[in-house]
Amino acid sequence: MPLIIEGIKSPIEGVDDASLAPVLEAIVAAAKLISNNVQNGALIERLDSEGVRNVHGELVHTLDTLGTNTFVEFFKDTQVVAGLVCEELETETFFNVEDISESYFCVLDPIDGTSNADIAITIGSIFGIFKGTNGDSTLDATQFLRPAKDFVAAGYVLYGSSTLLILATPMKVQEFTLDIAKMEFVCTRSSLSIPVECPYYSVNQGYEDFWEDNIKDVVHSIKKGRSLRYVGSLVSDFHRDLIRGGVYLYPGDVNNPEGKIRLLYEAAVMSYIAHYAGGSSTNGYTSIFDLQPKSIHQRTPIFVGNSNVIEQIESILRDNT
Ligand code: AHM
Ligand code: MG
Repeated sequence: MPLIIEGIKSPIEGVDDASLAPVLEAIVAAAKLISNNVQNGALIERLDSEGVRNVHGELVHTLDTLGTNTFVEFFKDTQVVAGLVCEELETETFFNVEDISESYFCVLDPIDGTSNADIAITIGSIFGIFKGTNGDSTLDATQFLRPAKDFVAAGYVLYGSSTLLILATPMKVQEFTLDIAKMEFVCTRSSLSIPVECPYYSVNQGYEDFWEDNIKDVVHSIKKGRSLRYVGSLVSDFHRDLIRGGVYLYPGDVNNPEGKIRLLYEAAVMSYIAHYAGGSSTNGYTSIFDLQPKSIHQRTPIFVGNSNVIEQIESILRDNT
């Protein structure tokens, strides 16, 4: 039975469990509020005067704080979200629910790409949803330390020239566009699959001097016949690859062997969407869809998008070891 979600005009397919509805409704409500804030751009986005830094040592922007607080408040109100891991919060946050094993655990990057926020370039919110493990009522990190394949749904909201919600379930990947007049999401692409053609690759080529030789080989090989596109907001770069065909790469380098992208609330979500859109992902050697996280803020090298190119990347890295 398709789920009817308040704030989304069209039904959601691929989720059997109606108890997921309040979680999706919380995400939709938060997305609408954040979308308004993002539209206000520099009127709202000023760096905190004291230059507050998050758990990763990065500067916290006004929008990061607003985004985090918005999601926390909406999740708290659902009565079914028992826990949250958020890029901006050092430890797990837990909420009161009646039955932990019947509840949900969310992972979240509330505002991804905030360094682009004060120059009016597309940013996003990234989320993944786990169902509580049946019979396990512990409230600790183990509820979140699960591979992407365990998500019951995952997606992102893209705040660009329009606001889009991409929602992946094991049945399909759907795109919804926010109708600003009605403040309601409307289905605009009912079943997304990554095109077979792969015209684009996205990587920060500025780091080339710091890449190991095997990564230089990968990029040298896959760039042939393709255009480089790099916004520097994962949601934007991934979204282009999802719709137009492409691969997104954020490898490790000599200074940061694990790269920059966080496994749980960035890489795992993109790998889940790619998987159900007919694409794939790897950390170079293992599919990120199956990768078991060891800690909540863990980073991982990521290559995600067109399956043939991901296979090509894995094969180059295998041959180099
Ligand atoms: P953030 O979560 O702190 O915003 O960082 C993640 C962002 C991604 O959106 C983007 O792909 C990447 O950082 C860009 O990093 P770089 O500037 O090193 O290329
Ligand atoms: Mg991010």
